[in-house]
Formats: sequence, structure tokens, C-alpha cells
Amino acid sequence: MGAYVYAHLFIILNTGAKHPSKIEVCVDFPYHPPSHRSKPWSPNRKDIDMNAELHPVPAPIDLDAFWMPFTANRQFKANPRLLARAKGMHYWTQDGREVLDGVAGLWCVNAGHGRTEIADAVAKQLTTMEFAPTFQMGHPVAFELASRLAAISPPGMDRVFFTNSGSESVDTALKIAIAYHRARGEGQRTRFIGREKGYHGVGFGGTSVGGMVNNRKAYSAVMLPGVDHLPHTLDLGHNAFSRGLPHWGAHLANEFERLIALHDASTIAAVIVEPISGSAGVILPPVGYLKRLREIADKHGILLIFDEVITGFGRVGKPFASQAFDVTPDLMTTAKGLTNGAIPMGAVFAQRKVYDALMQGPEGAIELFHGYTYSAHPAACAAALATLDIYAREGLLSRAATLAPQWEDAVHSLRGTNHVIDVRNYGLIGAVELEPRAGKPGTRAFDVFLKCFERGVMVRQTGDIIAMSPPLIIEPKQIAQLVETLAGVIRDTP
Ligand code: PXG
Repeated sequence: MGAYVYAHLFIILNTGAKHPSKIEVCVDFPYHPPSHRSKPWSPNRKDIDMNAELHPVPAPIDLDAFWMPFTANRQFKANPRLLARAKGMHYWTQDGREVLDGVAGLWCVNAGHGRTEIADAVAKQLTTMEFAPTFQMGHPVAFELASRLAAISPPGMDRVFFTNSGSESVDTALKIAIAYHRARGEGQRTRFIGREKGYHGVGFGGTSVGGMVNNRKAYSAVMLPGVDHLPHTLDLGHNAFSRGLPHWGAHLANEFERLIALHDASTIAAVIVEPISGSAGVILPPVGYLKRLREIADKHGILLIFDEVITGFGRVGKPFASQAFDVTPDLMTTAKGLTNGAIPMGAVFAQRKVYDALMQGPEGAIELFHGYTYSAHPAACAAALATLDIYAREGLLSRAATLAPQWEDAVHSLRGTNHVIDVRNYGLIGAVELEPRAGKPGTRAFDVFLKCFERGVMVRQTGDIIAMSPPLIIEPKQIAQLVETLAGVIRDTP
């Protein structure tokens, strides 16, 4: 990417209000090509310090054409927030401000930004072989990656199906669950059980088992038939300000029995939950809840799917949350941290029994009619292998466990700040829930998000909740900066 970025030194008289009459470094980006590209950018250039204050010539970017995902397009385009560069724990905005990344991009850049090892591995792969099919063909990097993933997977989950995103991983897992039962002569098991407030991406399958109302309501008439939902486990009345997992609420898993009694087990293929819900604002499983789901699923022959798209790859101090919670699912969906966010990729992990059940019929027959052109794309595989190397070399898959006590103390220091009605944490995940403004839900947290960004910290807002999930390389002083900035902003936000 960097090869496309051309940087120029301009001596300008900055007429901006902030730094009057200061000589600045300016950076131009390709969407605003400079008139004279004399000196291409390279990582070795010394004249632009990563920490220099960069003030580009304001670029008249046309914002109209890009229909932005999950964004208030008109509001954003009236007041855009543009990120231009990233390294380590930081982004730099288009106008050169340094911003501490409190959300690892979107829960994906677990090893921090600008990892040259990943860029180099991808570049090498692209020049060696940019693409190879994996339908009735193969390439070694795909098999190597699957084996490496199997080696860190929860017990028995050593069969890996590659996708390109979390959404594709979820829809893949749902289809595998149906195909599994069918292969075993239980083709009538077609129902799925999801959970209220769950987020499983945006495919029709994931939307159907998901439980966030705004993601569903426009499409409600075309959801998968036969899906039902468990109640969510967020209950501030019982659990507000719990440190780590809440102790109240394991009994909510018994609702699974109620749904089974209603629909009959023989119609249910799988239950899917996030071990920790992320998108809905960090909802933690009560102590014992996931174990209970596992027991009930086993009792009724229902597959248990953990959606570990955000909890996978070290976020909770183990490679996967199922290991942290000591509950092993039958299928596990992942993406994001798999490649450190550098190249889109997802992976579904399956128990050997699930894979084996499908390895039936004539040897020459395709066993699962499912796959993507870019399943195990060579560049994504190379990125994932380089990412796994970094995770191993730097101990990042367990670092969240080391930092968790300090993280917990830091985020819980927000208790008592005005409007704060709950603080939640686990591993390197944290959330602060604010009292909604009367009649204007979500606006207080959105203002907090905006003000944090102005003050050099990026957090994530959902409803009246601020979520944090920094890169796992975060240093203690940066934890303090993140939380202190947030505290100051919340105090200043009416
Ligand atoms: N499952 C889970 C549990 C997720 O968190 C997906 C599936 C879908 O992944 P893709 O790669 O298709 O986006 C996700 C995505 C947030 C936020 O609110 C979370 C996600 C995506 C964007 C924003 O912080 N998770």
C-alpha cells in the first residue's frame, strides 16, 4: 500500500487556527495527486518521521460515490473523519493528527498496525503466485495454514474451512451444520437457535440468527424460516459493574430447554452464540452459562456453534474464548484477527466428528457443495501465516491475560463518572454504558465517540455503549491514556 503513497515536503505558511505561521510537513495521497511526484514514498525515507505532525494540503475528496457500510452517510459526509496512515497503536488522520487506536481498527488489528512482516509475506506471495484455485486444486500455503490453525485450536477442532469474512464464516458454519445432520440421516434438523442482541454478520443466515433489531427489521420478511432466539444475558439490575464475568444469569441458558420443548430437538440443527457479544455492546456470559448451553446441546444432539469472530486470536488471553471458558463447541467461526485485518479472511473450525460425518459416499463425490473463489486465497494465507508468527513470537495470544487485571482496574475507574450506568470487561475488551438522553437514545455515546476522536483516541459506539478492544500490543501507559481521555470526555459531555 505504502508504495502508492507519495509524500512531499512542502514549506507552507499554515494559516490554520491551531498552528499559525508554522512550517509543516505535508503529505499527499493518491486521491489527491500532487503536481510533481518527484520523490516516491518508501519505508526507508528519513525525511518524514512517523511521529511528525503532518498537515496535508486540504484535499478536495469527492465523498459522494462511496456508499459507506453501517454509517450515517449524510452525517459523515457533512463532517468526515478520515484516517490516512497507521503504525503500532496509532492512526494518523488525513490532517495529521495522531489517534490512539482503542478498537484495533474494528476488533481485528490484534498485533498492531503496519506490521512489515505481514506486508512482506503478502508481497512475496503475490509475486510468487497471486491466485490459485482451491476447487479440485490446491496450493501448499493453504494446507500449511490449516495445519498451523489446527495446532492452536480448541480440542478436536482440527478441520478448517476458509472464507473471506466473519459473515461468510457464519453462513458456512450454518450450512455445515445442516449438511452434517443430513449426512447422518437427520435431514429434518433445519432449525437454528440464535440469541437476542447477537451479531453474526450480514449474510441472510447470519442476519437471521442475529438478534440486533436494526440489522433485521428491513429484511424481516425474508429471514431464514424456523429460527428462534434465546434471551440475551445483559441485566444491569443484577450485574452492573461486574468485574469480569457476571455471577448472575447462568439459568438463562435453561431457556434453551424451553425452545427445544417448543420446537422439538429433532428439528433443531444448531445453536449459535458469541461467547462474548461484541457488536451489541460487550455482553458477557454469566459464569456457568456457556457450559450449560453445551450440556443441553449435547443432550439433544444439537450442534453448538461459537462465533469467535471478535473473541478469537488472543482477545481474551487465550487463542480462543472457548479455551478461556473451557467449553468446546462443535463449530467455531473466525475472521478479523486471523490476518491482523491486513487481508480479508475467515475460517470455520470444525470438530473432527463433523468433518468425518461428511466424508461419506463415493470417493469421487464432492462432499460439501459450498466454497468461495477466494477460499484460502494465497495472499490471505500468507498474511495469516505471518500473523500467526507474530502472535507466537511476541506472545500476543496470551498477553491479554497478563494485561487483564490492569485493564479491569482502568476501565472500572470510570464507575462513578456522570452518566455511567455500567462498566464491563473481560480479557482486553471493555465497555462503558451511559444513561441515554431522554428521548434521544444513542446520542450521548455518539457525542462521546466524536469527542474522544477529537482528543486523539478512537473508541467504538453502539447505542449508548462505548466499546474498547485495543490492539494486544497496548502498553500500560496507553491503557491509562485511553481510559483517562474517555473519562474526561464523559465528564464533559452533557
Ligand atoms: N460475527 C461476529 C461475532 C462479529 O463480531 C461478524 C460475525 C461479521 O464479520 P464480517 O467480517 O463479515 O464483518 C462480526 C463482525 C462493532 C463491529 O460493532 C463488529 C463487527 C464488525 C463491525 C463492527 O464493533 N463484527
